[in-house]
Amino acid sequence: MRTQVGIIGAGPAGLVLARLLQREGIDAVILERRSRPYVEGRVRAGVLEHGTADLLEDLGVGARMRREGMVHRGIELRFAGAGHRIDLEGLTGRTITVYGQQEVVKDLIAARLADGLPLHFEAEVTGVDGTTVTYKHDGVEQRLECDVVAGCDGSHGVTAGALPAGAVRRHERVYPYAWLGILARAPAANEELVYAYHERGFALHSMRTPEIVRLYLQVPPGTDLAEWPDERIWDELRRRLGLPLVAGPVLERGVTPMRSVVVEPMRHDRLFLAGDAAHIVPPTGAKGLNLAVADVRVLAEALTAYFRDGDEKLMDAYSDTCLRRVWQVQRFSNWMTSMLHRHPGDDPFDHGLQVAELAYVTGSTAAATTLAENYVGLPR
Ligand code: FAS
Ligand code: PHB
Repeated sequence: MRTQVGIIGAGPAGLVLARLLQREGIDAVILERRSRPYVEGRVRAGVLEHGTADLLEDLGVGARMRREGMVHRGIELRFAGAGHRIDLEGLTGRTITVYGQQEVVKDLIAARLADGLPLHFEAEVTGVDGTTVTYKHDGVEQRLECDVVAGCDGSHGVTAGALPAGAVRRHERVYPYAWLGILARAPAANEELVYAYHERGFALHSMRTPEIVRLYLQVPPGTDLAEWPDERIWDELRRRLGLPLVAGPVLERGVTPMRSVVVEPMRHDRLFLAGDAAHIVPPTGAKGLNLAVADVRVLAEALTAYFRDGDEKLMDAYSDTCLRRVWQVQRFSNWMTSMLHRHPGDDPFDHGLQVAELAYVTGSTAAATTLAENYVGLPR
């Protein structure tokens, strides 16, 4: 097979990139290791920045999101037994949309297949050599010849490893805690998201619909889910969130490690990394999916200039352009994470600083605006 752009991975990065390129008449082939049900069933992010939601609508894949997604105009920070609302819309004029990542992925996959465009599931890429992609499909090794390769294969992909070792710098920060997350059929206990700082640890109240809640607890890294029966999870969530949560059937549960990763540069020759393949952020800032989308918007503009006019200036600037936003998002995500989590071995002074930070952020319009403008998404 041959194509202009070989896209590895059918997550938000790969699927949005393909949709952006399709709009410019640029051919692409998406190779996805997993099956369609697997990809569409993965429970991950839940918050779309203002710009992400607008882009999905602009790409013609936002109708269900606008129907079923929930526009939120604020979030709440809880600490010292009280809730403090951050008025996102009042402070920035922008909002967020709560709509599960798996729903975004379903909408993008449906649109691509409806347009009859190449998206191959259970096609595992085993190697990238220049612009030749080798993959296995139906047990047969196959090759895709490309003009350009987009590594959208996430944090466990192969493309980051295809960059020459001497040409890459990998920065990593591992946080001393993880998130135990559940998806449950239970009524939301608050209309908006609640981030709670508590002496027993962080907790987050989010949702997918008014009847489906998405809840998280800070736990030690490597926590065994067997130690957390449902009753213990619900009790701990009530204690930390201070909300009258009504328990319900748990539909999905998992423990997600907390880390930050940045791979620099995000490009080598005709291979471009985007999304989690190039960077990981702790989910406290609700940025992972949105940063992936931000990368591919830059990449699509660069590839359009290249294929349309042979102009490589935007391609040459791709990595630096993306990394400016990547580091801003790393800063915000690290700040939110450090402010809201109890750190092993912390002392009363650390605790005092965190409570002071939370009081300042919720008490000062200037400070609350810095949180709000990052949370709804910094301007491009
Ligand atoms: P993705 O990982 O979504 O997609 C990469 C795709 O490439 C996958 O479908 C994978 O199967 C495929 N692939 C990998 N190797 C391949 C190969 N060799 N050949 C072919 N295909 C290959 N972000 C938030 O904002 N909030 C959250 O609450 C949140 N929770 C998360 C929970 C978990 C368990 C994880 C892992 C991530 C979470 N994230 C969260 C981050 C997440 O949403 C990512 O930022 C987002 O999926 C990034 O999208 P992609 O870059 O497309 O990567
Ligand atoms: C979610 O709804 O999954 C979610 C919301 C906010 C976050 C992280 C995850 O910061």
